[in-house]
Amino acid sequence: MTENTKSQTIISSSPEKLSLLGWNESFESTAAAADLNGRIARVISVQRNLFLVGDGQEEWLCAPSGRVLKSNNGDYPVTGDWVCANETVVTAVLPRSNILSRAEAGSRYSRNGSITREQPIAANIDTVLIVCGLDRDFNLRRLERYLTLVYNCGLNPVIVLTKADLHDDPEQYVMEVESIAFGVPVILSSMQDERGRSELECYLGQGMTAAMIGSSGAGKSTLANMLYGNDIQATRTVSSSVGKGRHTTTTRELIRMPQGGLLMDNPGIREIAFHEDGHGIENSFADIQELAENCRFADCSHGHEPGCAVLQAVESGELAPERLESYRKMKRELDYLSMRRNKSADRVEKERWKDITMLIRNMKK
Ligand SMILES: Nc1nc2c(ncn2[C@@H]2O[C@H](COP(=O)(O)OP(=O)(O)OP(=O)(O)O)[C@@H](O)[C@H]2O)c(=O)[nH]1
Ligand SMILES: [Mg+2]
Ligand SMILES: [Zn+2]
Repeated sequence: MTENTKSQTIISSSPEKLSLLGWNESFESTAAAADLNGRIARVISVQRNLFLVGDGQEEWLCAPSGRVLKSNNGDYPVTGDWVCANETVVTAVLPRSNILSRAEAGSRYSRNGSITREQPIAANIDTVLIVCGLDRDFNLRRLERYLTLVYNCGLNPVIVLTKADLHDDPEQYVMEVESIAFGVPVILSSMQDERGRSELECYLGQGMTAAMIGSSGAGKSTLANMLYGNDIQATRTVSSSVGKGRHTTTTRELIRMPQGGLLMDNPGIREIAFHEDGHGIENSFADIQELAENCRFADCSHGHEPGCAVLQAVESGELAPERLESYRKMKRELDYLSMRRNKSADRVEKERWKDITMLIRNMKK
């Protein structure tokens, strides 16, 4: 393909209109470098094997092309992706600036040694809003997992505490969350008095994309409606709120907001499972990371070693034991994932047996 036709490909969708969906110069140069053929559009939502794509002017449904279908998992379009499409088919997925993904539910328990399957949630995201209700949903340990997940993907988290109206002094929860989420903005919101609206609007300016994650019932769709100024997303009704484990939202969808940006509503997450180690823990547990610099051993696990600065901080009351416990659990999970990635499952298994044999031998001594 000549330079000329390449640039024509891109012009066939109007860049000004595309910018309404978050298109910018950075995507433009990625697209120019790729060998593309078709019209550029963004995936607005995925419905089974069909993609609703839009270019700022119109929206249409496409099926993936054979090539896209055959390509490996990572190339399969997800909501938020920039793609090349004609009237009926998505022909290519543009390189992503980032992807928010986790392990497929249940897959981390798979015992056959296979790598956990990645479940992409969204692509090309500027901010991830971790939505947590100030009701039974509120859980610092869960928030730590969400933060690690988001940092693992190299993304920017913002914590939104919904249902602030349920408390006389919701600020105390903000302080609690701030004590485990250093430097992360924590925003209180309520559908009753539109608290948090202006703070949240900072993440929804022209061309910006924010994605919401959180448990089912946390109030994500309610928040979307509040920010939109109209009921565009269905929310859980009081009568169905007794039905446990029901997800009100079932599709991942990008909503074009009146503020000029895009907001992605998501179904609730049941299990926050990591699919690989992206060193997110270094950000989500920066306090422990810093303390660990003073541990006697460089590879200290902060469990039993002498001269452990982290354990000392727990003893002196500087660090909550639950937080250390949460860190150690996540660290083990992530270490396991990276080990599995680096070695074949077979080798891992062999070594495990070697360790066990050694252990038994030592015990007999
Ligand atoms: N009191 C109070 N209730 C709220 C608030 N926000 C949401 N709720 C209630 O919480 C319930 C769940 O809200 P949804 O917005 O449907 O929750 P969701 O996170 O979208 O849930 P899924 O779509 O299942 O993931 C509904 O009954 C809402 O009315 C709030 O600010 N205050
Ligand atoms: Mg919802
Ligand atoms: Zn230590």
